Amino acid sequence: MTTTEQAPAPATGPDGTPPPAGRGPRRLLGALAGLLAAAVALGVAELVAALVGPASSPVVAVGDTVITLVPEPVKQFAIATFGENDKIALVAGTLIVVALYALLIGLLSLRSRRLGVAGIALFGVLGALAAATRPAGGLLDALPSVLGAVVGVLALLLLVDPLTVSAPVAPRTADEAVVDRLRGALSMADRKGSGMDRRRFVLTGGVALGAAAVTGGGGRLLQRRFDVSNARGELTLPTPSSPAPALPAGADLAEQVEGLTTLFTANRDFYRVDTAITVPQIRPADYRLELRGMVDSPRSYTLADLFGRDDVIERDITLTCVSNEVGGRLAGTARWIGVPLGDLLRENGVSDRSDQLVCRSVDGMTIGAPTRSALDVEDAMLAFGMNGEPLPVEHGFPVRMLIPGLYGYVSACKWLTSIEATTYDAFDAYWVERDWAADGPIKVASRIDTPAPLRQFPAGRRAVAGVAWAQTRGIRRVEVRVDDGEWQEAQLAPAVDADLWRQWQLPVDFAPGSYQLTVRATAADGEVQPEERARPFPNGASGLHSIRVIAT
Ligand SMILES: Nc1nc2c(c(=O)[nH]1)N[C@H]1C(S)=C(S)[C@@H](COP(=O)(O)O)O[C@H]1N2
Ligand SMILES: [Mo]
Repeated sequence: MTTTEQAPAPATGPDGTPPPAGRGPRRLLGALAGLLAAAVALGVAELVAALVGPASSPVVAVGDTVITLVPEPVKQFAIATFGENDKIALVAGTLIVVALYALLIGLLSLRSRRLGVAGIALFGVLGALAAATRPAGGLLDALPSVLGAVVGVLALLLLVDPLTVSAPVAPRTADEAVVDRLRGALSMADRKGSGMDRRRFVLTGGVALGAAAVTGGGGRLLQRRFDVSNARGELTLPTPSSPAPALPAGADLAEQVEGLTTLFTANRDFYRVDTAITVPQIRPADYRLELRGMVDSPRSYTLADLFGRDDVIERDITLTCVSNEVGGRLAGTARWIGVPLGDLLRENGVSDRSDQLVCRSVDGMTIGAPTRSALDVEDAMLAFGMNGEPLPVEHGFPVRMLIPGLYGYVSACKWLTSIEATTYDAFDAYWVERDWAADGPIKVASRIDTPAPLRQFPAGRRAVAGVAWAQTRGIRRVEVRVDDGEWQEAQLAPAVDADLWRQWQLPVDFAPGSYQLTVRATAADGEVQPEERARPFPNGASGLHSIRVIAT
């Protein structure tokens, strides 16, 4: 039979799409093709990122861009909901969006391959833009996304092809019949009119999956070559010429009171707050700290320059985050080793017209610290040691800034690579651009650590205990109120240093029942912790920590 005008159904639609038979499964496989192509694209991108640098990975770059662009309330919500897992949540979210987009591209490419190709290209362009326009990014950072997209397009075409095999058309000539039969034999196409070559799809899909796993997994493994933890492990910290003052006897009240926060926070337990999805990795040998702007003698320091100074100090300081909610845990205490910041600024002649130091980290973060505080606050330092070790990589290795009495977002720049003496008029740093206060003195705060809220404990005498802080001023008094009773003065741990939090405890006799416990602190200068509640934005939370506890 030959095709005639009375042919029952067109072999392909007007735009070359296959006939409707087998639509459901074809759609499913089409979507799967999109997903697999995206996986291959991301895998290849990870592999290329192993050459260029981990931050050039499109997933990381897009995540970074989301962090930069997302409005503050959303960010606050993310920190409140996911806490320190906020970045894992962000990467997972990015991957979910990519997956949905990829499913759609797969479906679209069944109708039009051009659309499918355009979809993946767009995806590549977004990744490339995100990577190349990061503050610390360059053109080369676009490479992983571009190559990933190119290979992704190829994968998509190869995967969609077996899904759009022309449906059997009655051959017009004997030659065509032979070609057709050969094709059938080669591909074992499902010749029952579905227009699909399932077997070829499964084979291609399997190869794509394998390729995605090998390139992606291999890429992630190879990216470890950027890891500086070995180099960090080989460093020896200098011996401070001015060691930390000796601790008074019984300094750590947590040795007597169970459930109380320890005086020092172990590095692995120290809270972490930053915008970095991949932790910046700086090789000690490559480290440079630039001091520039309004200074008489701009200069650059190597790590050896800093380690080799004869004024290395060791100090105990409690660091606090402005995002800490009342009763929150975004605070920690460590014994830091570093160089006095004021002396270093003075010896390079920082201008008294400078009121802001813009601190830049290797990942492009800018933190604006008041020049006055950097010069005048005792124990402000460029820290490279934390609790007896070089700074952990997540906490700013190899060098960070610390200024007691100021929240971290205006003082504690991690992975610090330059300090520019300038003015507040001339420059808005990262958080200030996002409407956080330019000025960030730490507010007086106190927290109840034990008993834990709503957890039942046996009635009887029991210590209520916690910590309070007002860095640079110190804590004079902590009081606890049970329900609406009188304020009762708590016993304070021995005074160590005004830059540290102060542990406190108050033994309370609990009859069975439930109680509302509230705490308030008074700073050494007499300021009583205000009761007015304020959210962390824009300059730190205030209000009293108050919890319900149950004795049984
Ligand atoms: N480079 C860089 N430094 C940074 C930040 C950041 O996002 N990037 N976050 C700041 C904030 S908001 C705080 S509270 C402290 C937290 O330091 P930690 O993570 O060591 O506890 O680092 C500060 N330094
Ligand atoms: Mo912070």
